[in-house]
Amino acid sequence: MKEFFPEVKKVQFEGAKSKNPLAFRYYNPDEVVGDKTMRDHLRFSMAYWHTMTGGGRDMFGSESMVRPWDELTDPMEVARMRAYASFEFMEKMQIPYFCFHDIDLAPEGKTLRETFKNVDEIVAIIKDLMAQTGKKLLWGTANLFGHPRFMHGAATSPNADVFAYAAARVKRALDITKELGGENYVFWGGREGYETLLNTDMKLELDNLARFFEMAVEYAQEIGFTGQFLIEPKPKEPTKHQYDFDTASVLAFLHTYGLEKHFKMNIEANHATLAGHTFQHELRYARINGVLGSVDANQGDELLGWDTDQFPTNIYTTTLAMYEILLNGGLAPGGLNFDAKVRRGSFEPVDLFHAHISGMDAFAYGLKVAHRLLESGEIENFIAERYASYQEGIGKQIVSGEVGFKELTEYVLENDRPIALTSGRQEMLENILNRYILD
Ligand code: XUL
Ligand code: CO
Repeated sequence: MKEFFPEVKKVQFEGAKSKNPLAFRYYNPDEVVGDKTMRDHLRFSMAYWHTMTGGGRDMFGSESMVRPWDELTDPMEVARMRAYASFEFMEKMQIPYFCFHDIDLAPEGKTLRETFKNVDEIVAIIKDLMAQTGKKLLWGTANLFGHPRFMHGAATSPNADVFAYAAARVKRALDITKELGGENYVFWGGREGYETLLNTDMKLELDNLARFFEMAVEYAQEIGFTGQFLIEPKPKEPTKHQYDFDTASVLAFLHTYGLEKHFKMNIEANHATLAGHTFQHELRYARINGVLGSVDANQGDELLGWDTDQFPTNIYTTTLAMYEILLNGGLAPGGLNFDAKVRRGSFEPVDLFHAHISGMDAFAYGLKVAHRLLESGEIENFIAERYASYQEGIGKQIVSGEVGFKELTEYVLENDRPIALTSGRQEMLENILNRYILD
């Protein structure tokens, strides 16, 4: 078979002393950390849209990427080449999973029937390649935001024909995800939100979004798709206000409509920061509510206020992310999907390798640090001690529900003395974290 990336051989683990930029220094797939291999902890995934179809277009300029299919003019021929190239890429990168939107795989046709036909042809190629290589589908999804028909939303469009069209696309994307053994199915509400309330019936839009999710759950049951449904929160971009703002908003929505049993979250780092949260906050919020399903691994830029989708290189952040993921007992059937793109100026194919290596090493390093930190118990013991007053006496009675305002008032009146508070020791804890990261 034609080789698409001849400049790179299979990327191998060479250890921390290696200066080879095309080697892993920390990601050693077979190395056991705690109870699992790194491969099983991290469950890395390639995002088809950024790595295979992303061309580097931005608001100010056209596509800049140099890719092996540049000479081709037939869009279906390009789609076929991308399918083969993606498996070569995953093989060389030792990435076990991938994710895609339906129309990442093949161009949209003039009609829905033609779109289905185009996508089906590439799905058949991908199915063969999966069987040959053992690569697996982490999740599938449908792109319900790119085409102009979705300018006012998909399930939340004011136009019922758009709702119907979106349903048809998700139905087919679910069929495909099931056919390829996908372990999850993601809903990112691309344009499910609004630009101005002056033209928006928010109540009807939210009711319709819930109806859409109900239909998806029903259809999945009908075809026997047992993968996990995931919602990916994002506060804004492309719309000014997205309904799936953050984990807390999505949870409230799911509870309002009685859908909470069927969905978990796909937490994306850059979406968390756009919402004014840290990545760790969103992971923690999802984890303690039992809905941490999967992760879109990337990072934003501190100086830019939009979704820059950069490869995650910040070890401080990956450490705290892996800390939450370990406390969650892992991510399976979710994983770490690199929803990240190389910068427009990193236009050569080899940059795709450098980018994934940097992300995989950053998470592998974070995993090792987080594991050691949890093993030591230094942070968890500090936290347990900080809340020790709830383990006995009046605190225990508060937690068990034995007392109310009257009993608590009596308690205070009887024990009226200055309350002994303890320091939160934030700086000490930050220094402990640095010790684990650096040692
Ligand atoms: C957009 C985004 C999407 C979803 C899948 O910000 O993150 O790529 O992950 O639709
Ligand atoms: Co994403």
